[in-house]
Amino acid sequence: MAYFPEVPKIAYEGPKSRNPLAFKHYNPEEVIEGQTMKDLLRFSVCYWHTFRGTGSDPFGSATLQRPWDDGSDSVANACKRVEVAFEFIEKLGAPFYCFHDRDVAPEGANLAESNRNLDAVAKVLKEHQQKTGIQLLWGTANLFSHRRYMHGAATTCNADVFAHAAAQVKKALEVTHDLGGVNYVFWGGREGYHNLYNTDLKRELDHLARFMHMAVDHAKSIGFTGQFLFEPKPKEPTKHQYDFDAAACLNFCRTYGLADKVKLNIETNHATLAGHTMMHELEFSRINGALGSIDANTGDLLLGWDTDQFPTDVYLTTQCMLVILAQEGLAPGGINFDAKVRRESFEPVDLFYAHIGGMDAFARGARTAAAIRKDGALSGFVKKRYRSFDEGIGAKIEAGTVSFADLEKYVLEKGQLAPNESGRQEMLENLINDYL
Ligand code: XLS
Ligand code: NI
Ligand code: NI
Repeated sequence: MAYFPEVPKIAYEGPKSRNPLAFKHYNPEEVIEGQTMKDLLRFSVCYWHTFRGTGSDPFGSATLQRPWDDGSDSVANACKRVEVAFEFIEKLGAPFYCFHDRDVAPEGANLAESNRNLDAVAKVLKEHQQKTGIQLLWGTANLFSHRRYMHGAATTCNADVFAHAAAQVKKALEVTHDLGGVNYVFWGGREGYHNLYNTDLKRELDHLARFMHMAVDHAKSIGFTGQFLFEPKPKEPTKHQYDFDAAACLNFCRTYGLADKVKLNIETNHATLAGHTMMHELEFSRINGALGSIDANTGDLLLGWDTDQFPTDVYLTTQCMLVILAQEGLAPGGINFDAKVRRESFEPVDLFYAHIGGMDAFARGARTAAAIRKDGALSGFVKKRYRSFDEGIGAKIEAGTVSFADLEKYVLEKGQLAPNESGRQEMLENLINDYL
């Protein structure tokens, strides 16, 4: 059964092609810094936006009516959706996908029924993975949609709800493991607060840490060796999310002894909602040895919420790839399109245009970043900029062998300081344009 009869397998046709259903830049076998684009970029399709997105927004109902969907929340409908998903991912040529437990299978009347539903759909997912070779980049649990999670999941004030969330993650981990998932993601859906008048901040943070430790322990007990990822997001749905940004997440992990167990999954639109650039969040994670994976998307400059649009800006992807190449890729993480088509783009073929654009933008970013790195155009400038710390007094400061008193003596003896040099910001911005 073909659900996208008008779409062939998407091929690389090169930059001169004007075929909207072809890659102009993503050439899976092309080698960049010793890795094929396929292995370097590790593209992943997300199940929630791509196969469960409805196009509804706070002002209007669903617009994305899919011909294959019977509108029910049945297991049969969920299993049919798996066929659609794998036809899509296979035609696109993405090697990975990601899901939340409740994207792939319907929530039941109780935990036992929900688990049975998930098992039934996971069986079909596994068959399709085996048939197509498509792999699971990561699994996660939806701990935010159901009304029981109104006060949060791991940070709820209701211990029974905490227990339910734990049971749900236990199951999601087991299914992720069974499907050969290479990562598991925590995104704290409703882990945050709207008002400190009703919130025990200390207890909620302690509980979140306890929850994550229990997840790590359970993973160990079932032999899951995948990487755990914590996804920062500053606001939405709560006013303050505990996983605000990379710095807050790392501080939390260090405080609670999780730093060696968990890395970060950095999302562009979340970075910008936190008032950072994506490049900042990536670089901050990288220098702390915590850059695990990315959720590729983009926000809208004029809208203040998480619009999760597909990334098409090649400055953005070049900046991402400069950081990703600096650590030789993301494996076992990858580039997951946590992005949704606009509610006006309601035809199934729009899903292809969206993903092709995102993959091409990252491929261009990869090529551009590799060229900049090859010439040492930026790294050479940065190295030279800090050269006063390579020898003399600077080297002593870095080595920790001088005190304030020594530095005072140094300045008094020297009298005249070395002059400052230009930071050349505009020249370097022009330099990026030279490579695009
Ligand atoms: C929502 C998050 C979510 C996570 C997975 O804003 O980005 O989609 O990636 O729970
Ligand atoms: Ni995300
Ligand atoms: Ni988002």
